[in-house]
Amino acid sequence: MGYRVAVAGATGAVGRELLRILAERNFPVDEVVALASPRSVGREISFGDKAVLKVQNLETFDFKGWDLALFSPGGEVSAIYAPKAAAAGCVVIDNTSHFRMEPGIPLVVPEVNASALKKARRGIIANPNCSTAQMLVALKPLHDLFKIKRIVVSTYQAVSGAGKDGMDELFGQTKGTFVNDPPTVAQFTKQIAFNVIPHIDRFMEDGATKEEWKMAVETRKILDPDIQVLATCVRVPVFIGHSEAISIECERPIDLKKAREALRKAPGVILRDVREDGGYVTPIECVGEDATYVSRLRIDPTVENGLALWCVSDNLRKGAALNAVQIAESLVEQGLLKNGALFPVKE
Ligand code: A2P
Ligand code: 11C
Repeated sequence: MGYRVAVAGATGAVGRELLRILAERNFPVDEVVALASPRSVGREISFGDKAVLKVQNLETFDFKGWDLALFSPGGEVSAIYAPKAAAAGCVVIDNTSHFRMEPGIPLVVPEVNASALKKARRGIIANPNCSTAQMLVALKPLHDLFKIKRIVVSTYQAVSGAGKDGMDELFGQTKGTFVNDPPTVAQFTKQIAFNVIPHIDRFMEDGATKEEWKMAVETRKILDPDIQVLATCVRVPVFIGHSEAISIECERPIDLKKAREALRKAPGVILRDVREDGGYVTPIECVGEDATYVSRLRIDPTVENGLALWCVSDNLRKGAALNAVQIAESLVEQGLLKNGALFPVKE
């Protein structure tokens, strides 16, 4: 038996990937609907090679009778329509940052905390930020072994994190450079082609950006409330694939051999770490792949029980669409998608 599944934000960078991954992984669907803004109504988009869907209007769509909705239309839009879908009895997996830190809404990376799904009380489950998701897939086996106390991470984030308009801006500026067109700067605060920008999302009062804050608070909600995180999040001129240089400080002494063994066995991780030219993974190699790749594993001699590593993943897949579909699969496995299991008990 299959499910009736809606994809909201279906014309966007993550939405298209959601449809591709649902089809690729043969998620049990009876019916799929693609939803976007009124601008896109009637546009045709493919559901893998299984079907062509005509886009419908999210704003007027009736979620009654639909089992599952995968949302990626931006935070402000999710804020309005995800609760409407949930109120109609449709379980929502939301890719935006809007609900992540709210009580009663689990924030889930299935390889790390799938058991939190059953704690959903409002019919909504949140998908973490892409840079948090891949970091925690890589760090979970190391946390189990050595108990991480502190994480210092610098990210190198692809423009697709800013959606299809961000990808168009990098493309346009790069092309423009060769024909002497002045760069148009709209999606990012400075030119992104041939540049790096140490600023993602808005500034917070303490001087951190919201992207950096998200990496800290989401790590504590998903992995361990006692871990301290210092993140510096940087946009780089890469279309797809976020990279991260991560240093961890642990409670227990590091055993590099055990760390390697654990990473080799860990779900969702591929360890590619050869200490020679090219013996590591770069973002261009992870595009279209499901794994989170770990390379450059080495002892950090500057702190007690320190370890450093390099981590790369496709931000549209593990960072967003794949993680959301894995959450849906986990809901099915745990028998949580039917019979109102994730909604408040009605008196
Ligand atoms: P549309 O293409 O009709 O604008 P991205 O993250 O790549 O920028 O994509 C954003 C997605 O969210 C697109 O599918 C976009 O649809 C959708 N979207 C944006 N605003 C709205 C809205 N007000 N209602 C429904 N969908 C929206
Ligand atoms: C970026 N990480 O690369 C962001 C995109 O909180 O879901 C995802 C933002 C979020 O721009």
